[in-house]
Amino acid sequence: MTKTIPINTDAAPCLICGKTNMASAAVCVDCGAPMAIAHDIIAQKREPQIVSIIGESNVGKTVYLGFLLDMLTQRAGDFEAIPRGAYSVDLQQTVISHMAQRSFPPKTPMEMNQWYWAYYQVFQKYPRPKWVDLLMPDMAGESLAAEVAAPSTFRPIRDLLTRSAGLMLLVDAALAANGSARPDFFAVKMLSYLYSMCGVRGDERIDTPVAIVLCKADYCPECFDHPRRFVQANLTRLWNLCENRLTNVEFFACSVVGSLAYATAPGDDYVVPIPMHTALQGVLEPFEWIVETL
Ligand SMILES: Nc1nc2c(ncn2[C@@H]2O[C@H](COP(=O)(O)OP(=O)(O)OP(=O)(O)O)[C@@H](O)[C@H]2O)c(=O)[nH]1
Ligand SMILES: [Mg+2]
Ligand SMILES: [Zn+2]
Repeated sequence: MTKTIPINTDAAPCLICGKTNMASAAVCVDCGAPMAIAHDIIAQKREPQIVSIIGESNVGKTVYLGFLLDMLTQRAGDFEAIPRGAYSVDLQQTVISHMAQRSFPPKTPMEMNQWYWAYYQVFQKYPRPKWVDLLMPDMAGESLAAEVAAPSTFRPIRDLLTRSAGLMLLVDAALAANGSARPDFFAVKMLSYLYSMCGVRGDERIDTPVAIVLCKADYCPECFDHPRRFVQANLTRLWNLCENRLTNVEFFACSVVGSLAYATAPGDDYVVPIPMHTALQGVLEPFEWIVETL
């Protein structure tokens, strides 16, 4: 996974697709990833590990990652995190400022050059002190779905996922608890895609650590007690695939809101959820597990 990047002041290779870009380029000409990351990596002289947060659109990836990064920079648990580059702070700022105004952040656009990228140096005190450099992009669920449906249409996503040192697969627990098979099917498609992209053969398994995170667990608090049992009962297809194809998998539940209200504007025929207050539960645990396994 670790690879040294040649130091060259005239040009820099894109971390995601490898394309050599002009030193002045703001985003990669090929994939749209911010070149500031490549320059920071060159300055750092070591390549970060990628942790990808994946899941369907509207599952809660942006909200989750925003709060996680905010907790890390506020020294939650045994962690301390230092953002590399101001662009790394944008995601947590967007999420926190929206939630302070009692609204959820907007949907992530499909275009890669509009995603938030978080590049952090993370220090974990226990069980043994260690520093890890992590790159965590906030991908759009729709881009992921498009790539899974037609592999290699979004090459950068394929590059990101196959190069990831750890994955967090977010699943909508509220939908699953209501009897919808949709989250189960999406998660199975996502893992099957990864399985074929990682080039594993026959009955080999994927070694990359995968944290299955049950999101919106405030709707079904029983997930917090037994996330594993919840998956086994409500997401059976996913459970079976995890058992057969992953060597390193763990199950978690998470929620970011304490109470919700519902509102609509005059003339609108839709209702939007309003987060009345933030109450973080289970946000740090999946991350802690991933960092321990890296
Ligand atoms: N009840 C509850 N709702 C949540 C929670 N987290 C997210 N949501 C809801 O889920 C919606 C989508 O959250 P996002 O983080 O934008 O979802 P996303 O996965 O980034 O979606 P894309 O950007 O389209 O891929 C929010 O607007 C909220 O309505 C949670 O912890 N509890
Ligand atoms: Mg999003
Ligand atoms: Zn690129």
